[in-house]
Amino acid sequence: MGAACSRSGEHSGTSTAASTSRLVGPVNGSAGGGATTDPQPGCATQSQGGYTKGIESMRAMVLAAAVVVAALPVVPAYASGSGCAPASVAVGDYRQYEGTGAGTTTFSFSVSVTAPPGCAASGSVDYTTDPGTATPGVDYTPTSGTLTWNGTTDTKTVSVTIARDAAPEYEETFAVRLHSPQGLVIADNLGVGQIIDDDRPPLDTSLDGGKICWRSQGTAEIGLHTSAPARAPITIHYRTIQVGDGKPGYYPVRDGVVTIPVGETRGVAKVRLFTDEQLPDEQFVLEIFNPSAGTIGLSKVPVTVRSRG
Ligand SMILES: [Ca+2]
Ligand SMILES: [Ca+2]
Repeated sequence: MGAACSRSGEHSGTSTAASTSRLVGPVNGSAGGGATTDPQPGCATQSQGGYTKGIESMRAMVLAAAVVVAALPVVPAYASGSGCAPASVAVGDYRQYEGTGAGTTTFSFSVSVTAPPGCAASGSVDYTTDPGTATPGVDYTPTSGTLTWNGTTDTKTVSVTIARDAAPEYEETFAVRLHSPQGLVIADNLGVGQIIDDDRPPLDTSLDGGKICWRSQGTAEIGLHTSAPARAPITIHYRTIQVGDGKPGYYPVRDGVVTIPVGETRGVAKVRLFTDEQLPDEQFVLEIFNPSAGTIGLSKVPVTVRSRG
């Protein structure tokens, strides 16, 4: 039940995009509107002579006020497109296990833009990594760059490489910081990266044990469990290993992924079976590998498939 066969756990950082780009809207309308206001008492209702002059001076005043208002906005230039205020940009936090064993772990920070209705983002923002308790060059690889939107609103990703290790440590932090916006307004400039240690105490994932399944069920479900509740999504890969030479009566899996959600300790690896009950009983081995956190305990179990109960 609740088998978490899904794509690798991607912590979607809380979107903190706030609509802080509340600037005075496009200044227009009011100047022309001045000409449609009721004429002052005693003035001719037809636009003649002195009335026209009065209107002109009013218009000049309104225009002058408009120029002052137009000079006030604290936001940069308008995004491309008429009448669109700049989009805001925000970076989310990211929390993930450090990982153990060979290779590295990628932290993916989402950078989202929020544009006014009917508008898009046109501009750029620079990013850089800032150390916290994590040490640049040791715990993570410093990075920096520029993100650019050309009339779009897609969410972009800043990837930071984390060094895996097997050393018991305290949790460590660093940040991805946005700066130097061009044509955008920064709503949240700091994405905090929290590196969760998986070595103190060691986190380990094991298969539950051998299993007997029936073809009529259509799917073999093999449970696995972690030694502690997941503090960030944990992904574990799995595959089937054929036993014997016959044509398998199941759909071989080369690289499946089980995700254990935050707070959980269990997941299920699924293998689809041929439902033809004329097939003979058979066996395959299920193996788990490449966990996103900690180590693997019991990595292989036999799965027996029976055609009749
Ligand atoms: Ca580790
Ligand atoms: Ca560690």
